[in-house]
Amino acid sequence: MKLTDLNQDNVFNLKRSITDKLIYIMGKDPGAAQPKDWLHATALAVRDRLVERSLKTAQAQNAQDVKHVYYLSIEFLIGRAFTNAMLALDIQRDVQQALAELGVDAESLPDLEHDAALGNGGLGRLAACFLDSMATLGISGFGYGIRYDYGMFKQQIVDGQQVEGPDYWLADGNPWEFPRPDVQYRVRFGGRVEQTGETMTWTDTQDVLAMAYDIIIPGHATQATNTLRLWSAKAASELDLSAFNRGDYQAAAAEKNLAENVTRVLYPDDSTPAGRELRLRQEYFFCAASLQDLMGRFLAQYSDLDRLPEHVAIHLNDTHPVLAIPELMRILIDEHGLAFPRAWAITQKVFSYTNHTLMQEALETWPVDMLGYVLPRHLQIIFDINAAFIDAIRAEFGADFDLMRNVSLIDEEGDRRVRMAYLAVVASHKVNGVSALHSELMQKSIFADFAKVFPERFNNKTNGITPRRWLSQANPALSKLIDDRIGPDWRCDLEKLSSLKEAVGEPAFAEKFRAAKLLNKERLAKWVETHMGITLNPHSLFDVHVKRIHEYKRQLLNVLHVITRYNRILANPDANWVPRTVVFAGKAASAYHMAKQIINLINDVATTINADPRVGDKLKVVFIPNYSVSLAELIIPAADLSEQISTAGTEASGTGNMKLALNGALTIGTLDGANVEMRESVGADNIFIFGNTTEEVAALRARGYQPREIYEQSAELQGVLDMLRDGAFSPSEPGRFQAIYDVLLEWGDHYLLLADYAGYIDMQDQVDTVYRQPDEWTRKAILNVAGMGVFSSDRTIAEYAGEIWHAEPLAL
Ligand code: 26M
Repeated sequence: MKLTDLNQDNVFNLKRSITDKLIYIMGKDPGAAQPKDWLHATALAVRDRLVERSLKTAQAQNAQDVKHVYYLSIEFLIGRAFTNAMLALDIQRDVQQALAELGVDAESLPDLEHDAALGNGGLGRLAACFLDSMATLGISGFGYGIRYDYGMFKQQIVDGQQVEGPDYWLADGNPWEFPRPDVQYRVRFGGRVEQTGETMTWTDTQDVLAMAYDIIIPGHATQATNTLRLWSAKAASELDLSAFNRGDYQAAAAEKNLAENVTRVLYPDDSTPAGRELRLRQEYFFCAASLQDLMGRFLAQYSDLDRLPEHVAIHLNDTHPVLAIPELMRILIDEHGLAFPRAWAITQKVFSYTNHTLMQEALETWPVDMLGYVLPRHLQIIFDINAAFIDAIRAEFGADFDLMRNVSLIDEEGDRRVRMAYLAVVASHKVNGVSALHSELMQKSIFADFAKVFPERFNNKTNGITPRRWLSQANPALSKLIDDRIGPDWRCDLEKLSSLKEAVGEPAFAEKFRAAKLLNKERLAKWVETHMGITLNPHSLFDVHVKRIHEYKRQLLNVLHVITRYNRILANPDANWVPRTVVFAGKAASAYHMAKQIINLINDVATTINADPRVGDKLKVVFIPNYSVSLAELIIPAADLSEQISTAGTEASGTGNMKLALNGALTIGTLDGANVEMRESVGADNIFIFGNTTEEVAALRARGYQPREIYEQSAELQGVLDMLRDGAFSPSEPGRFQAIYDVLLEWGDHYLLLADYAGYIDMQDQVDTVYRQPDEWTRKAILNVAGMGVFSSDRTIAEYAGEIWHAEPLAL
């Protein structure tokens, strides 16, 4: 990869193009244009160059007859596109120059762009990193998802509490999307099934149209691009004119609104299925549109349906798109007249599935009743699949009724429900977890019976992150240092970072490495000062805990450490304290009461400690509101310490852990998810591992874990918890955090915070000890960066392509 010098022709053309967009597309006078207008115009000019690449890519794909990979995901957490597009095209400097010559402040433009926050967290961001890597590797990959009108809710903190607001991300228009009014499909709901002989007819349905919006995903250091196609709901019948003419405007618009509600809003629930019918409709809506689209593309070129698996791979990102399975069966059987066994053989070869969580409460099931009235034909097909599957089980394992009940796609307990994860496993030729530990636990826990029935199906694909966004774009200071040392090729070959190990003993390199970190800390401190009015000391240790707020992720354990440290500072003010800034950010699901309590507690603890003159610089706590991809790009490069402290066995992988380590933060963490493999890669001496292991957690629980015993044996912990309970951080309402105290001491402390408390506090002391030795700390930080090569999503995608999709890269 070459980072080109300024190209005067290019600058000239860009200036012309940007002003043309402003005048002729947007209809604005350059003399009156606002910064937002310049951003929009520049984005359109940059987009032109993506279009050229995308047309070329499509031509090459057709000529080379490549296999298409369809990545179905109900979330794509893209974030901003502007800087990413410029870096991919290698025109950032030319654009900056062009804008400067037009008298526009180029520096400030990127921050005016609204994030595309079409996802909750890890799962959605992984999908975005995967698109980036598929394009970069030249895999023909299409993302299919939903164009939500409202993305992830906007979080405000009012009186220490989370308040949710709408995220109308399309307010200023979206320069990156191509509306495709010529690509619309009918998606059917409800109705009934008529049988004539063997033939099933699904009729009397209520229909919604799905219209495509395309976003070009650029590859880096390649001309190749891919397409993210998002579906938006449109009423099948426009305004009811007779009602309109009667003057009944409400009735006239009612049907239209009802139909278009399907893609109105992203469900803001992470890990707890909302169980709402609208969510089911969203899931089917994007599966049905995507399958019509991909089948149309296939049938335009081929006619032999048995060869579908040679040309098409469909990947299910968790169970949210699992209705694509009965939908493909329905298309093959009802629309193409295939017999069930033949349709099933094709389906199994086409689908693959990734599981992202072991949390029982997050496993999707749908009531049989609801499926029956929303999708009657699909319910029939699911029953047919189940019958065939149970027959096969009986044929192989005999009349083992326990086994049959356990693996049935229908949970017969209580109200009958369809188990979507089981359907995914039965219908896919490959099923993977997202870290070595998670893949192993998956086969021992939720899919234990299936692992016996289909041992060859299960595999691991450890997650990864795109180095383009998470190092090159987010951290220009460190990127430049790395470029100067080893050249720019690490962006598309992250293993190259390992040669940084040779620089580890060099004081001059260490000095520059520290300077880059300081610059990033100053950048964050400036943002916090401007937006929150809180002054941070950039020379303090930045201790960063950013992710969705969830009990299993144990932000509360971090708070227990913060309070412990506060008490120790007050008890021993003259000790040689390492100044610390503890940074939290993350959203709580709107209905998740305990997670919201934890946010409240963090903010109240922050207010108390930050206002205590006895503490001063020794400890500061900030909760940065409205965590997002763009805030992650600001916060992560500034971190010294990365908090990855979930209860062992609960975090499937984590990807924030990778982003932080890649940016030179040291991890304090449990042996959970991908932390286990990160320890391998960066070296056990360069990571702070503490706490009970998965096996120990299981043993503790089996033995009858007694948190109160731990409380009673530790005066220090007792002090901390009693402060919480007695209102030390909520003097205006002393009982505010009683529920948190009760979860730990009365309700069994399900996530074992107290069991890991002592080990965590001790490890935090060790963190201080190492931080007091800057050379030692920097050495470890460099070794972290150098060891992260394997966590590139390019590696992950190469594994998916080779072992699951059997898709070859395009030759351009
Ligand atoms: C389901 C139903 C209704 C509304 C929302 C949901 C839902 C949405 C997102 C459920 C789960 C969702 O995400 C789970 C998730 O993000 N899992 C994370 O996946 C990452 C990528 O593999 C892993 O790194 C994380 O460890 C895992 O928690």
